[in-house]
Amino acid sequence: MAGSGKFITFEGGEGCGKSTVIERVASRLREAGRTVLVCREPGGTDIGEQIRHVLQYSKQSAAMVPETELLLFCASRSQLVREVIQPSLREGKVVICDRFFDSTTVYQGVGRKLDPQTVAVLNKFAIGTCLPDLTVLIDLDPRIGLERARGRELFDRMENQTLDFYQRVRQGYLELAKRETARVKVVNGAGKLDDVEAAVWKLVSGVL
Ligand code: T5A
Repeated sequence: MAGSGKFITFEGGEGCGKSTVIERVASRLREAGRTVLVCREPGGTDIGEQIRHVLQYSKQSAAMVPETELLLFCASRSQLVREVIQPSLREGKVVICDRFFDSTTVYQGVGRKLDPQTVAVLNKFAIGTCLPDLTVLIDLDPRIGLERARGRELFDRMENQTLDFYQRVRQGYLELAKRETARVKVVNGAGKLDDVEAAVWKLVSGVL
């Protein structure tokens, strides 16, 4: 636990429905009288949004090597933790983050096959003691998720990998959930949006 508020993160492959469900859950929490802060990774601060642009949309990003990618995701996160997440938790807010350090564990450690121990050390350096109270993993076949994500106008570099990459990412997440059963809870993302929301709401209510 990272402060007097609650810290909830959402994880999953592209197009699994995180942003849509977060929006719904955040509204329900606000209706219930909670002060909620929603942020996303990479990004969520002025510095982080610039890093996001370099990572995902800049022309130069096509030449980016995996090691640089890892460091940039961690750099964005260090800023977000100290500038936004920890102060908000100290104020007692519910902080919901669309992706957090598990994305690095899985996308860079499993997807890109970088050394998992190095990834873990950098993750720890970036977040310090700021661990989520709950992580919701929305699990979905990447073929469905990519179809959903690619329906959008804005198409980013990370959405342009091979299917094998996204299958490794899905497997990496499921293995992570098995290792961290107390924190990481899996929700089936293939169901109707209302059903996904109901399952997530049950988990979120449980930690509040
Ligand atoms: N990354 C990130 C790393 O490699 N390492 C890291 O450390 C971090 C932090 C981020 C990229 O960076 C990578 C991971 C990513 O590749 P992003 O643009 O933030 O990129 O992309 P995502 O986080 O993947 O977000 P997406 O928008 O692609 O996916 P979401 O948020 O999971 O999906 P959402 O809610 O936008 O839904 C997609 C579409 O599906 C519909 C929605 O209406 C929407 O149109 N939908 C459903 N349709 C039917 N049934 C349902 N149950 C549905 N749920 C949603």
